[in-house]
Amino acid sequence: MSSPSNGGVASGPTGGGILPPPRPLQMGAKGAYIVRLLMVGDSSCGKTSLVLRFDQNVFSTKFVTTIGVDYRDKMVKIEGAPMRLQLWDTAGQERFRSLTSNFFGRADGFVLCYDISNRPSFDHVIGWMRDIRTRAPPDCDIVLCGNKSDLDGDRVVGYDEGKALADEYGVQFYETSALTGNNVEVMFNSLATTIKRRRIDECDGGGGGRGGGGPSPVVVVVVVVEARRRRRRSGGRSTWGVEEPVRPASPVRAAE
Ligand SMILES: Nc1nc2c(ncn2[C@@H]2O[C@H](COP(=O)(O)OP(=O)(O)O)[C@@H](O)[C@H]2O)c(=O)[nH]1
Ligand SMILES: [Mg+2]
Repeated sequence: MSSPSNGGVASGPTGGGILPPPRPLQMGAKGAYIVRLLMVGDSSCGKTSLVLRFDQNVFSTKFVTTIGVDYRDKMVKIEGAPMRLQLWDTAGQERFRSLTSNFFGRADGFVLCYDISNRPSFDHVIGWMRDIRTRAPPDCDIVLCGNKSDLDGDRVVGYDEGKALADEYGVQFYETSALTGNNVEVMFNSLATTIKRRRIDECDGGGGGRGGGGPSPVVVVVVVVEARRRRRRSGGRSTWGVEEPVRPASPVRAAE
């Protein structure tokens, strides 16, 4: 399993390069952060079933074609932060492709699914990833999900193959089963955690100090202490820039 802090689009699917800083997540009216997650992947690989398992802990063997885009809301608390996950369950068929990809631009995260017992669904991951790259915001995060892990006897895509592809793209990887529930909650929570860390924690001042603005409070303390010491030594006279010019430490070094 991959680390929950991989760079998502930032480090992989967009192909690297200099990216804009992540946008802070929107806060909804009820005091919860809004996270838009899109389920994408070929038809019948289990996207709707994964959403139903995660949201209601149920599973049905019926295959009900998703028309266009379905929507569900799920409240979760991730590391103390209330988050409203908006699960957009898209139709995988080619005829809905242009419709569903219109939703990509506003996504915060993607669950890109394939079926471990269906080779073409895995082969098509490349095309789905290309769509995400070209249409989704660069700070969104992605998890690659090999579903139907309960069908191990019919498996045609190995765990290592899925993991290797995810690593190549720099995204998280899970094998799940909507039927047994295996890894379903773990996968959604892991994606939400990655998004929370990048889009709430990093935007909450964590990145501000690194941006190279004014001196941090630590620098101010260092300078004041040094100035007082010098004034004492010189009998009250300021020695700044006279005998031994003292340069305040750079913000980055002083903060370390
Ligand atoms: N064995 C097994 N069948 C699954 C699993 N997930 C979905 N299915 C079945 O696969 C078919 C397609 O599922 P669905 O969720 O509608 O796929 P979607 O088109 O990607 O939304 C349905 O018959 C489901 O019951 C799973 O984890 N294991
Ligand atoms: Mg569906």
